Amino acid sequence: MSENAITRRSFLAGSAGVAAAAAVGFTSFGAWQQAHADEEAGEGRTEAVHTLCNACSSKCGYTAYVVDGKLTKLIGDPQNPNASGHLCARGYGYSQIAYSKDRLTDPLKKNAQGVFEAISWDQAYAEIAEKVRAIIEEDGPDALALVQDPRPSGSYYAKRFMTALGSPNSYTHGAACNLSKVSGITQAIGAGDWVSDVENSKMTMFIGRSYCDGIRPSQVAALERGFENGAYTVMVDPRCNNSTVFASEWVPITPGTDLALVLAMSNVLIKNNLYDADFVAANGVGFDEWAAAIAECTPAWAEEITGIPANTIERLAAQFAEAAPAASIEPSWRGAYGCAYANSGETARAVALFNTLLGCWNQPGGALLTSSAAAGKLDDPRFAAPPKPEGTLLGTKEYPLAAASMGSAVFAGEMAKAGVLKGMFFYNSNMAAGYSNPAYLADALSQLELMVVCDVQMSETALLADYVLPETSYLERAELPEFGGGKVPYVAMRSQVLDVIHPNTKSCDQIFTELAQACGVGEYFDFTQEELANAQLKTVGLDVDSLRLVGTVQFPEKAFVYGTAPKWNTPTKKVQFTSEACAKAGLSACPVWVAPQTVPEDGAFRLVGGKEAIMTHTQTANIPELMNIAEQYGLDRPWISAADAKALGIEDNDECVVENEQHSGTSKVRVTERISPGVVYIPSHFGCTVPEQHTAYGFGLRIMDYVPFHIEPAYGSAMTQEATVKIKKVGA
Ligand SMILES: Nc1nc2c(c(=O)[nH]1)N[C@H]1C(S)=C(S)[C@@H](COP(=O)(O)OP(=O)(O)OC[C@H]3O[C@@H](n4cnc5c(=O)[nH]c(N)nc54)[C@H](O)[C@@H]3O)O[C@H]1N2
Ligand SMILES: Nc1nc2c(c(=O)[nH]1)N[C@H]1C(S)=C(S)[C@@H](COP(=O)(O)OP(=O)(O)OC[C@H]3O[C@@H](n4cnc5c(=O)[nH]c(N)nc54)[C@H](O)[C@@H]3O)O[C@H]1N2
Ligand code: SF4
Ligand SMILES: [Mo]
Repeated sequence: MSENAITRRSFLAGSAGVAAAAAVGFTSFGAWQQAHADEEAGEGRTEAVHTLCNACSSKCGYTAYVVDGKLTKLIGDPQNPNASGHLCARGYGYSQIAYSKDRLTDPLKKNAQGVFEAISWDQAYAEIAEKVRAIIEEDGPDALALVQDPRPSGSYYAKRFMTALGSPNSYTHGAACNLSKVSGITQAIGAGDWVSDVENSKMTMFIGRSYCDGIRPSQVAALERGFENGAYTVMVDPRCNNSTVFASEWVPITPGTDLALVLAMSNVLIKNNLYDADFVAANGVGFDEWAAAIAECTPAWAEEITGIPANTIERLAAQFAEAAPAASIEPSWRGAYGCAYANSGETARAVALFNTLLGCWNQPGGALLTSSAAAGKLDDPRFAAPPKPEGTLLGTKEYPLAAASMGSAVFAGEMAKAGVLKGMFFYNSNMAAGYSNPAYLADALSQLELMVVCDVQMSETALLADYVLPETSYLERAELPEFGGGKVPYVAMRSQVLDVIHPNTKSCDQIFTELAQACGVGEYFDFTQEELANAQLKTVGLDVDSLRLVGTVQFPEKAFVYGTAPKWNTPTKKVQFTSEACAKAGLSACPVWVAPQTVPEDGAFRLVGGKEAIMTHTQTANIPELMNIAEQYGLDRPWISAADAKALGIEDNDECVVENEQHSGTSKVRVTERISPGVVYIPSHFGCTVPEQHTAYGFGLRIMDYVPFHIEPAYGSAMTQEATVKIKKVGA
């Protein structure tokens, strides 16, 4: 339990103190700490603990208030750059995971009948270690792999465990999230992301990215401020998403064709000499080749492909030129080109090049290449990295453009099916329900000789495992500090809010340390989580106790400065209009039109997915408080356009069959003007098939059931929207 206990009186003072500390940076919190050292402990104590949300990868910082050991209130921390003083509904709802009646409480082993039985930790460790040793002896450490969702402690401990065993095969969920985006952008500019300065921009275009659905509170606030400041904000989306409340214009587009829009807008800028020629000449390589390659990509050509009128494309390009350099295309995350189509990586590349034409890099209102804070070098030999594995990450050869920090987890799935991978560990990952076709993945992962899943509740992936290891919920554990980036780099930390609720659950640092010991590589884990956290924080002049007091510390001295000349971390040290690596990987050296590979046959609709503001992936649907909202508003319903519905004799809320070669299911549908004809949208959080999740089980359709198993050439993503469906009224 936290020692950061404060009285009700000091809580009020403390909130102001936290805001003040944030405003002037971390140099001030010594004084804040001193003020609180004087507070006497008394009765009626409210404990206030700074921690990080775990309901999505934004990990917003908040203050948890605990009365008599019970969580009573959450308030977003103003000094945390992702929260900026607010949490989203998921942050509140997901805090109830600690008290979920469906929590895993003991280590489980699947017996010969395929039924899970509770076993001791010692037995679990011993048996897993024996199987790990047998796999390494027989096939080498390269036959082992890990899939994890990057979380502060999990990504450190789980990956270190894999490395210590000698395996290079650590994957993230990227193949079903933003692998193509990050990898494509990297080919162009040598960094995987940027921050669009929406609030100061004259114009920002969002391509399949919705701040008000795929929420991060600080981004919602920035969009609102930008819109109120008069920024021209454009939402390119086959769906009129909820960010459209802060949009100047909704531009509906045929799914999978964003590349054609970006190439045509680029073509307009180049042809009419509306681009920043000086910037391009000074920073770019291969521009003439790209200009020639897209010479035929006119607005009229793109109209045919995208369904966007040529004069709209022409106008948007001219508006961009007018607004530049206070303008950019937002980098996006997942929706349109994170992992969706055969052309996702190439779309990402083209978007980065378009921003280069605007000359908007690091300009006020433009696209900012911000940096991240990081821990410095740790001197203590106990923290030295295990020897680098001899092998290379599986998939590097097949998908050479996939960012090595993520890898292609779906290819790992294919390799499990092929018998190349023999043992897999999953941490905070529900791959079997969310990374590609679940039926394919269930079959593939069932081939493994050893499958170990660490989770807080039974998941589709855990159901397939040989061993399931129960973790404490995020509120019952402390984690390593998280170093983050943005306009002002920061470090934040998850502290333990609640006492451990189920005595036989453990935190991931303990689980992987003990697993490593059992597997004979314990020497790489000869430290406590707090010792490591302190060592990391010492390199930036902090320690665990002081960071705990404020939760997040910003580094204003490292803040982004407008006008800084960008450094292009590409092989040529330039913005690459042409990329040798892309050519080598079998793509065009410069991004040209690549069609999505799925063409709807007669009567079929393109399938798109997306986030509902109150749910995260597959992990929140079992929270009753959130599911109640979904049920009340019918948020699980697929969307179909009013025109298509009319043609099919479907009315709002009619029960319909949604089917394709992979799957068939029934659901009520939402008939709306807010989606383009020819497109069906399925919200991505539903259709849970785990009976042990008593709230989520059986509710709604699961979008991945309709997605065939296939992988984007060169980039390695799951092509999660290369799919079509047919829809008809039940009984029709
Ligand atoms: N069907 C579907 N598929 C998707 C998506 C979707 O929305 N729907 N979204 C896509 C995107 S953008 C992404 S980033 C990926 C995300 O993919 P994942 O990172 O795999 O996310 P989830 O599907 O939410 O699964 C997370 C799992 O971690 C468990 N978990 C939660 N908290 C803890 C904890 O504290 N400790 C441990 N050990 N486990 C915990 C949850 O119970 C759940 O089983 O999925 C992609 N695929
Ligand atoms: N509520 C909520 N917020 C989240 C998450 C969550 O699970 N739930 N997860 C977080 C994570 S890990 C991620 S990756 C982000 C994802 O954030 P986003 O990428 O914004 O999320 P999506 O909702 O998948 O996609 C955004 C929009 O893309 C549109 N779209 C689909 N196909 C196409 C297309 O072909 N072209 C165009 N132009 N648009 C298309 C969809 O209609 C949708 O409105 O959200 C983060 N925030
Ligand atoms: S955006 Fe919402 S769910 Fe994600 S970390 Fe922040 S509060 Fe939690
Ligand atoms: Mo994601």
